[in-house]
Amino acid sequence: MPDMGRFSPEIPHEELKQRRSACQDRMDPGSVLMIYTAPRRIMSNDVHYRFRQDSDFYYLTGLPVEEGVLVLGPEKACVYVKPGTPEKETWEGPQPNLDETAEMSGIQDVRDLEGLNKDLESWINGISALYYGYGSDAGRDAEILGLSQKLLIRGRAGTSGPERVVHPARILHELRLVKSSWEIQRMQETAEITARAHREIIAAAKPGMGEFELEAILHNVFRKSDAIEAYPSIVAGGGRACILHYIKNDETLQKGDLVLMDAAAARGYIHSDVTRTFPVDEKFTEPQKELYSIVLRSQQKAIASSVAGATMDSVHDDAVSVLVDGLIELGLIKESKDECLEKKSFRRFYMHRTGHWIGYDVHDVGSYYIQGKPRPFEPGMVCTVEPGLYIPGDDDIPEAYRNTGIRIEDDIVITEGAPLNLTSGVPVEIEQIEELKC
Ligand SMILES: [Mn+2]
Repeated sequence: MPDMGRFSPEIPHEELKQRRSACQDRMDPGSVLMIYTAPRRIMSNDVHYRFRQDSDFYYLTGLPVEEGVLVLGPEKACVYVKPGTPEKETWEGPQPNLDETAEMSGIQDVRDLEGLNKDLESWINGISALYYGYGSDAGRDAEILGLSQKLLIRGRAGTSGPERVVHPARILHELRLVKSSWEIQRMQETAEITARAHREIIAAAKPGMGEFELEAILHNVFRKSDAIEAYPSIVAGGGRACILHYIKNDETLQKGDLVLMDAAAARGYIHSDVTRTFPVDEKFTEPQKELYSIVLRSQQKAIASSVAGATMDSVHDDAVSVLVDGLIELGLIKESKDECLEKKSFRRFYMHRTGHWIGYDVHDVGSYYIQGKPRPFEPGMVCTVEPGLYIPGDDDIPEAYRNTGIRIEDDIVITEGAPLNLTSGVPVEIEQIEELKC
């Protein structure tokens, strides 16, 4: 008997059905949507990276399979997969067969991928629109567009190509932007794994440890919970915290350093994204406290502003306003607040945006602007709030503040009322952080 339990649904059928029908409701009559699985990527020579499913394919099918295509019409759903062969199963273990694929996805019409080429013509002949993610695979684009053109020029035989080719992002990514309560529950669970890792690391960090040793704790906590890192972790001691994408994590932590750790778990392709900045020693120094408090106030203000009707831009402006007040107070900015905002000279110390969508991708899909205007937040959207300050080592900066990087990042759900902080399990107040280190 095969072990059927290995192919139980990863996403509840109800959830998947709801997603597919929301997508179908938004499709043009007489149209077809095609979503492909992710390609396998080579790490080196004949060794592949771990497989990472395409987020859109996973969102609509819940299938982890490596080769497949979802075909959706306004009233039908069909998925093509490559059932395992004894040879493949010898190397890679059991692969879901067609019945098991139906069982996992809740899609009844499951076909062998071998038949796709033969069927493709009938799927796209004469349709109003083909929703197809062009631009990511040149070979596939040529095949799909070539076939569409062939159908068009064979008009005398009664065929015609799709009237329009539309990127599925137009409907699918808008759907993905608003999370269901099931997704928010999963995001909360992932956030808690992340919180556990951060707490353990803040408590463990000591002068003389390697950044990589802290990273090792992350992996340990994540893997114990069947999670993986959501993105390459940043564990940056001292001035390296000012390198925004520092991922080498190969230096030793010195007494007096702050550590900026931007690291989080993902499980079942559900992501979290958290940054904390904490001292290697038991306590923050006074200058570190001054800078940290500015970022913390900015983040608290930005979280409070993350309500329905606000926008990424308005939240960013609120965060910047608090940062600029603090920088002026410390004498790091010498012009007036208006002048600083006008000339954006705060960018010397804060050069990135304050947030992004998060979900099945860590930088999740969904548009930020609608017809050029910032998009108002709606309940169910989830975004990060992550202001920071990065003080360079330049001569005109008071020595105590030089080469200090601080960022604080949490994952926030927009609700009907107050913002919900999914990652509040990671300490953020100075006293809480210092307490963890005792
Ligand atoms: Mn982020």
